[in-house]
Order: sequence, then structure tokens, then C-alpha cells
Amino acid sequence: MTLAIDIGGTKIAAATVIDGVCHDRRQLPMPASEPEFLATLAALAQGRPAPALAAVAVTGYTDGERVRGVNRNTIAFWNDYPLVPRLRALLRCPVLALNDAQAAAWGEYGLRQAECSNLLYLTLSTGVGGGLVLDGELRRGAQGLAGHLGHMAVDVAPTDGPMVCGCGRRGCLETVASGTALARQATGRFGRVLGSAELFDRVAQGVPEAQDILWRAARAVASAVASAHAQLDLQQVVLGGSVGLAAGMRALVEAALAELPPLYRLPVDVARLGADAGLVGVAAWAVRQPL
Ligand code: ADP
Ligand code: BMX
Ligand code: ZN
Repeated sequence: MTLAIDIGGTKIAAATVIDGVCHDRRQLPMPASEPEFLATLAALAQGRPAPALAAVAVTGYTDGERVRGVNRNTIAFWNDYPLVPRLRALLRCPVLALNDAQAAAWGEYGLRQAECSNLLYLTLSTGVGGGLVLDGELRRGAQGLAGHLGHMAVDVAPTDGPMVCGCGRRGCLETVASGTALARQATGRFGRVLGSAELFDRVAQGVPEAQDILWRAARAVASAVASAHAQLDLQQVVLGGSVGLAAGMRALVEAALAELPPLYRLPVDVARLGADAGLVGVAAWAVRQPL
């Protein structure tokens, strides 16, 4: 029995995963401070059967012990944070950690092995994350950074002009197409604080300014996907995260890819595991690792 935990910029989800199925899934907001974070994790773990293993999908890149933010604005205390030792002490069981999008890529690949062996998972969420399965293997890279497509510079600027990303680069995909970026642009365009879900509502109502923001985001995603494809020769793109799963987003990304030369028109699907892709994926990955 594996306790799976998915730590994002906005929320933490936890579930007991048995044979690839989530049981007792619970979700709480991601707190801003470390003490609250540990208390939230304790609450999510409470009342479950003692796990043999905890598998943690985490925003940021990890060497398996510590976690670091690429975007330094996402979580204030995520700078070389000893996540795994802290969780080991809290949960009193072995703990394995993996980047959240890498975890979700592995989860989606598990359902698609018969169809493809080169898959890109993109989460459009608080940030924009990416996970790569190439030749049937999950790629983590030298320090766990592999697949961070959110920090590729794209040739589409947000409606409020090219922005410096929290990673320090200018023009990253994440500054155009993350939930945070959509909310920022919607707030600027409509003159009052709006979230990404409210932007989607306005798109559904046919408001042109809202449609413009989302279309730019889709074109930016397509631009990054095409660049990744040229480099890696992919077969399938899978979209996840609350923005990636939101109504109409997949179709917009496919429409933006259709503007590009045929070579770049990869099939785009939404995560079959939905919001559980990270939980199921990290559990499946962890049980195969030597402890
Ligand atoms: P995390 O980044 O913690 O994994 P999510 O995948 O839920 O969490 O992504 C959070 C982002 O998605 C936030 O910017 C939030 O405003 C946005 N969001 C949440 N729900 C929706 C929705 N239904 N439609 C569009 N955007 C959403
Ligand atoms: C950021 C980066 C990635 C992560 C992606 C999606 C940080 C803290 N995170 O690009 O590691 O995969 O966001 O994460 O730099 P989420 O928080 O949106 O789920
Ligand atoms: Zn960046």
C-alpha cells in the first residue's frame, strides 16, 4: 500500500494507491509557510493505514532528497528544501520524490504503452510543467530538471508584453500559459481581480478579450511543443493540470498546432487519469525503485 502525495503550487492532494487506483483522495490548499505545510501533510496522512512507502510528486526539481524551485516565486521556502528527510520524519516510512509533471507523464504512459513510447505530458496549472517519456523510459536528467518546458522561451508574448519569469529568463511559456499568467492577464485586461477559471467563463461567453488571452496561451503551448518535437521526435502530447483539463483547452492547443507545418501537428489528448495523474504516476514509479 502506497501513500501518494502531489504537492503543487496551489494545492496538495493525497491518496492511498492500491493497484493503480486512488482511495481516500483528499485535497487541501498549499500553505505559504513551512510549519503550515507540514501540518497540512500530517492532516492528509492522518487516519490512513500505515503506508509501506510514501511516493511524492512535487512542483520544482528534485534530486530525490531536496527540492528547488525553478520559478522562485511559486513557493517561498522551496529553495533547497530538505523535503524527503522532513517527510520521512513525519510519516515514519521510506519516502521517494519525483517532479510532479514527470510523475504524471509516467502515469499517463502506463495507460498508453501499446500506442506510443515517446510521450510529452504538459501540466498547465499554477506553473507550466513538463514530463518526458522517451523510448519507453522516464527522463529525469542529471539533477531532475528534464522536461521543464514551462521555461522554454516561446515566440508568443502574453497580452501584457514579454515578462521576466520567476526563473530569471524572459519570455518563458509559463509567463503566458500558466493559471497564474492567465489570471494576471485577465486582471490587467478587465481591470479587476480575476482568476483563471473566470477567464474560461468569459471565453465560453464569447468575450473577445478573454478569447485573445487564451488563444495566445494555446499558441505559446504549441510553439513549445513544436520545439520539443523537433528536438525529441515525440508521438503524443497529453495535457493535464486544472488549466490543461479545462473545457476547450485541448481543442485550442490542437488548433494552434494546426497553424504550424504538418511535421509539428502532434496528437493532443487530455490526461485519462485527470487530476489523479501525478498521484497514480508517482505511486507506479516509486514501487519500481530500489529503497
Ligand atoms: P497545482 O498547480 O497546485 O497542481 P492546479 O492543477 O489545480 O494545481 O492548477 C492551479 C491553477 O489552475 C490556478 O492558477 C487556478 O486558478 C487554475 N484553475 C483551477 N481550476 C480551474 C478551472 N476550472 N479552470 C481554469 N483554471 C483553473
Ligand atoms: C514550474 C516548476 C515545475 C513544475 C511546474 C508545474 C517550480 C516550483 N515548479 O514550472 O517544476 O513542474 O511549475 O507545477 O519551479 P505546478 O505547481 O503548477 O503543479
Ligand atoms: Zn521561466
